[in-house]
Amino acid sequence: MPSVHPAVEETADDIAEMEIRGAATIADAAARALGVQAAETDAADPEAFEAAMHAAARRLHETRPTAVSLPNALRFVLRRTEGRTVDALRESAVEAAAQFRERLDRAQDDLGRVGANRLKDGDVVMTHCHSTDALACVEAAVEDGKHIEAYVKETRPRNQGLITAERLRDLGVPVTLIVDNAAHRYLDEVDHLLVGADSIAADGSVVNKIGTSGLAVSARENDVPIVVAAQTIKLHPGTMTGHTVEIEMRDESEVIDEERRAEIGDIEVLNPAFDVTPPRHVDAIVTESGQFPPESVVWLMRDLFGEEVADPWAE
Ligand code: RI2
Repeated sequence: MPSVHPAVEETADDIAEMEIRGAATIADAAARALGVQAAETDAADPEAFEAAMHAAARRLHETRPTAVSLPNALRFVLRRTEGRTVDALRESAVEAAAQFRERLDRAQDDLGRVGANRLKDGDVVMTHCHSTDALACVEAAVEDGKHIEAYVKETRPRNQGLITAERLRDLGVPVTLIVDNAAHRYLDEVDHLLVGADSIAADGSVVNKIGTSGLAVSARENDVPIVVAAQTIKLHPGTMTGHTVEIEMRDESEVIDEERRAEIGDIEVLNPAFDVTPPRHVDAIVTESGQFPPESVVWLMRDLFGEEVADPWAE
């Protein structure tokens, strides 16, 4: 068995446990881990190097199934890992990992500026979960001197909305925290529903934190535009050839603790982490390359990925 670097094991565990979470952050961590795997390789020959890189990529890939930014990051690094010697392979992989991470940073800044153009001075946004891409839009708007306020949904089961509340407060944005069930009640005070994405399918469907799709229906009902902030690494190339996006089911202990569960007795608990919002409920997908109506992202996908959806780590 090829040896997987301890840094890869640690990163994979952290992703699975959601110590590292959020589609962009997961991609960044995965690229970093592959870079470490390459930099500190003990491979004796190019074949051993490649086998270890593929094993590392498989280990990272198997952690969580839904955010396509993870396999997109792995593909980016592995496709650029070239050379006839271990030294050359190592150098190209380290360089590719660094390049991916720089691009990711830049893409989020660029996306933020596009998203900020949609926000006017005095606007109120509603957020769901914690998305660094969505936050980048608010941050850029605030940098432009706009006053933005936010309704922040706590986002059960893991209450990741609290991270959003904290980040927005750091930006000086007045925050009103609400429980998920209160969203409909306050949507008539909101100018934009602003969410992120874990994967975007070729038909423009948006896979994001569970609760997004119901929230989008409510927002439609209230004529609130639904804006999805998502870098192009969230585009899921496999969906161009008919693959579907797997929805992660997480442990029931995130929903109810074991003691309470035992008290209640024989019930089933389901904990899907994500849901699918159809394109008809999405007004715009904001990326680093501009904003797109959901139905047109397939053209962007073809430009970026071609027909190529192979998983090099599975070869
Ligand atoms: P950024 C998160 O998933 C949320 O669903 C969030 O909207 C999405 O990733 C995108 O996050 P999880 O990892 O890439 O918290 O915009 O389950 O940061």
